[in-house]
Amino acid sequence: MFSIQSKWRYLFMFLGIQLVVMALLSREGYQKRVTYFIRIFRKPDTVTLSGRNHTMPSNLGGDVYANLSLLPKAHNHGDDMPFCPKTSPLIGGPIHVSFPSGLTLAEVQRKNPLVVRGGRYRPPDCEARHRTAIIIPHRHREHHLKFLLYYLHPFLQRQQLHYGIYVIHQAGNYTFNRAKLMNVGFREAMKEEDWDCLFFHDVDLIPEDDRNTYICDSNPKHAAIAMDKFGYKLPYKMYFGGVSALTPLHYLKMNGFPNNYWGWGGEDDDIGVRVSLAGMYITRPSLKVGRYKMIKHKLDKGNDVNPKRFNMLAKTRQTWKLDGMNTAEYEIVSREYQPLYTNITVNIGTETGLHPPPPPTAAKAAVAVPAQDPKAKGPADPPTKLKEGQSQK
Ligand code: UD2
Ligand code: MN
Repeated sequence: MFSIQSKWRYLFMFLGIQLVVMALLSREGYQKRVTYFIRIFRKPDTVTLSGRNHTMPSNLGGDVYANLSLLPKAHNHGDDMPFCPKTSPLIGGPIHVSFPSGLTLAEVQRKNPLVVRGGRYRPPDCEARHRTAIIIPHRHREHHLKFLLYYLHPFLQRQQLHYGIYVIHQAGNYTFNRAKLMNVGFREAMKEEDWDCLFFHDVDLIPEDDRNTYICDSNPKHAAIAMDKFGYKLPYKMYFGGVSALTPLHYLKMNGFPNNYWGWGGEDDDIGVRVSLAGMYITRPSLKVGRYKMIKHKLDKGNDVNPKRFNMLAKTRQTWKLDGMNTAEYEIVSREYQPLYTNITVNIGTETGLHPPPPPTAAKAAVAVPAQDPKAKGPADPPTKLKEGQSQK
């Protein structure tokens, strides 16, 4: 008798637990709950890779070079080339990203035989529908640049783009200025080719899904919506850092980027505010597709946090037309057509202007060649007398 009673008790308890589970399933959505229960029993996603830091994405991706072996080995350019299909057949979705030690630029070059001088590429077997320039602000991050080139070249080839990669290298040791380097990149890239889209790209962000197409939208696009460093979520609605894409028209409509954010922070928010002040809005890919891994790093020497950034941000409404592409003053130091990218080294001056009086002991600065392209428009030729920071006052 006793044992039958306890059997019933266990049966009721079991049914009770079932009921609770069913209630949970129907309340939060069946799929979400099932994933939750499965996750309890699964091993964590973290996998130690041969090379370096970082966790693997939960959706293990493929080799970024995999589909490219299908491409013809040489260009087939003639008048009769058909347009590339609207959606590239080479796109494969999630990409496996790791950072193996021992990678060299020579190896990246070997793996990208169709990339020509200056880091340019056109699909060998069809006429690209889009022309995209990648603008990378840079100083002392050669190690990151190598990995970015390793992933970006095949990524863009899989998208059948006509593209070029520009590395905008800040000369000297004065405080870094990411946004001003972007203004330089915009003007210098547009002098070379009629790009229809510009991707402004941190050197340390590696895209993890090639469905995140590097083409422009009808409004400025923020491509790096889901980064590992923010748990693959957008940190806040107006966030515009990392990787963004604008057409030349978008760029000029918002007067480019600010020139006066020296040091870390603030400039990305200023750019986001400019988008809306210029009557546009931010578009984004889905969280699933706009995924990026950031190569881990510390704050660089020469890029201290900008203590003025909050004050400056509060004034963007008053300053955006006075400071930007229309006041970007700089001097090109050199332009080198490397096998995998075009390197533009530029003197962007300091907070006190392009040619501040040299300190008494300073050595003579490197010979600077001013930008003198007849196609160049805007205040750089002839240079305006407006100094950096004046527009803030
Ligand atoms: C965040 C944003 C970045 C920018 C920055 C604030 C992400 C992923 N990115 O980056 O877009 O808004 O905050 O300024 O959240 N760089 C050099 N050499 C230097 C310093 C910077 O090459 O000495 C370049 C490089 O391309 C780098 C970028 O500037 O990726 C941004 O600097 P960061 O990586 O130090 O800043 P981070 O990761 O906090
Ligand atoms: Mn970074």
